[in-house]
Amino acid sequence: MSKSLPYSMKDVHYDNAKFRHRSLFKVITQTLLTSNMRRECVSCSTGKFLGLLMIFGLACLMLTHTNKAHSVSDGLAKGIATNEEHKEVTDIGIRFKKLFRRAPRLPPRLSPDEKIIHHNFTGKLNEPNVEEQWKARQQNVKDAFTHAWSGYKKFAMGYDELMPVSRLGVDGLGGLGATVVDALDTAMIMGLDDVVSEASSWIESHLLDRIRQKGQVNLFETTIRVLGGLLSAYHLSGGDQGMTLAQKGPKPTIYLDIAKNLADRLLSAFTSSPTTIPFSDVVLRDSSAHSAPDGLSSTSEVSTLQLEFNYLSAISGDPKYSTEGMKVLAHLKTLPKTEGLVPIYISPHSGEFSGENIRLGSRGDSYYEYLIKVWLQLRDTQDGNFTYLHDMYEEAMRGVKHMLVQKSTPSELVFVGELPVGPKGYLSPKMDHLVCFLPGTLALGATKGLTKEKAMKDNLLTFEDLDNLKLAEDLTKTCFEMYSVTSTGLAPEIAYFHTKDYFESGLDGGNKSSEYVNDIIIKHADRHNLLRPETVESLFVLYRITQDPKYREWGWQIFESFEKYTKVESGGYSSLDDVTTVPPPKRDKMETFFLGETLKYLYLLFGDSSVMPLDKFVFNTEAHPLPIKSP
Ligand code: DMJ
Repeated sequence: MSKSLPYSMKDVHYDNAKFRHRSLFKVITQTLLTSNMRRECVSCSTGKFLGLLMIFGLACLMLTHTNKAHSVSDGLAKGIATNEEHKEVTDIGIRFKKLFRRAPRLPPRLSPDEKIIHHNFTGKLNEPNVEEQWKARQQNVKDAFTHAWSGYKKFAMGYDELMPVSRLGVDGLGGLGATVVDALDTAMIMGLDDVVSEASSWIESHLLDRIRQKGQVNLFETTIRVLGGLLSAYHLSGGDQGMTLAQKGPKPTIYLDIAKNLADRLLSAFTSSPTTIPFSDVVLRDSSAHSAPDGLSSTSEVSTLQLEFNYLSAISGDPKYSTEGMKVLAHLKTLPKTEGLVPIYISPHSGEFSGENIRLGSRGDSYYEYLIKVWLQLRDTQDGNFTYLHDMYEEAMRGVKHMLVQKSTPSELVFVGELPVGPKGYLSPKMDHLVCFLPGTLALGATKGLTKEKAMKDNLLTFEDLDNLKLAEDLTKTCFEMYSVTSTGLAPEIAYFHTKDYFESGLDGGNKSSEYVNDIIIKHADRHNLLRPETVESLFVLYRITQDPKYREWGWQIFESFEKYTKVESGGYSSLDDVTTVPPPKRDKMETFFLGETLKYLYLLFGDSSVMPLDKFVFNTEAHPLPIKSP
């Protein structure tokens, strides 16, 4: 394994290099050291040398006599300069230095109506015009959701997903109308009554029949999207004295009854397994279950069911769902791990992990997410001691920092690599977009959903929490740069990072003006974008916790790219085949999570922070909010 980088507060204090200028000393030494300059100096004739000397003299003279008015670029530079640079400039040396200073790189050019917020990342948010701007942007997200829904409704109502280019529906998730259920609570939160009414009446009239008739579904996907969506709709429509966000639609008990019927069938994955680890697939119509063809379940899949099953037990009064779900976590606690890190496969037949592949991307990701979220959900209940979940989470995050976190070359982006052949093998500098859930989870785990300001004031943050929060901020930046490094401003499914041990040329994202164009490598097979939510999810959580407006700005840039390149005129948004090409070829699929997660997180990011507060709601991995205080 290549040496991993121990992550601590010490080695992450670097400034935003985008706004850094080079010192005179660096300019001269770096220039002299470049081979071109050296070659030229060697071949320089005496005449050329005298000529250069004259130009030098003239420049000095001009500098000593120029008036003291600031130039435009001085003015721009001022906003980011050090105090020293604000002193009156009288010294020739300093003027000479100014002549050589590289112009600072400025944020992208903005339309006049955007300027007010773009040029001031540290500005106070309570200026009324700033909040107005964000409201307008939030409305744009709402419009995008309406456009996505209208395409789905026109061409694919009742199918799992829309193929927006072909204008057809497709059942990629077993045929439970997954988009309808995944989208419903987003429509409730956005106050889109018409969509709520269309979606909920489809659910009321068709979903139970589908559940009774359909065949094979994946336990995890059905739980997080369909069960999660129903439970959230139950709460948001007033179930158990929950919120009454939805003015339209059926009584909340309708959602609860359907949820119970579905979960009763899903339980067969647990009850037919010889161990506490559930099978991956369920046949809905006869409530049978079986393992995947290779006999294995994904670690993330078996450990990402508990928020939903616990909440269902709480509102139904029947403990069986929670009991089965929590047995999995209790069992995972007993298994051997590497510094809290776990392989991505587990066998329901033996109950043991299978293979040694460790990663926080696909098949590993939400194991780590649910450790902390389930603890947050249960920590105040009287039902038992769940500290073990917090301990497992903290150990795992220490393992991530010690074993997986590295910095790229040359611009030092912090990323999370993989151990494809286990802890004794090499570290692959590969990071799935899926890993971008991690910064949000780290920030949530640090402050438990409170703002950093409040948590600090109340003395609630340990050194480790602060360290995790810093890593969260660094990783959020990396995830954002995975977008801005491409020609389309949209991230690829997978990125590799240039390190001292790994580089491949000719595989950049296409945005040559990105500072990170040499740090991020995008292989041909990884250039697609599925409209995934993880980065905007982390932007939302980081914004809520740090209150730093840059996270909103980044979210807006990403949203604009989605609008520009993924929108399909006739309705819907499409995943893309290649984010490094303009225009990017469309893949013809609108994933359910674009409505369930991506647009919901963007909407919440631009909106009032009192909506769905993170210390009162826990979002399941598909962005369905569940109240933390269970009845
Ligand atoms: C979603 O279904 C969930 O967020 C899951 O945890 C990971 N994959 C997709 C979104 O990318």
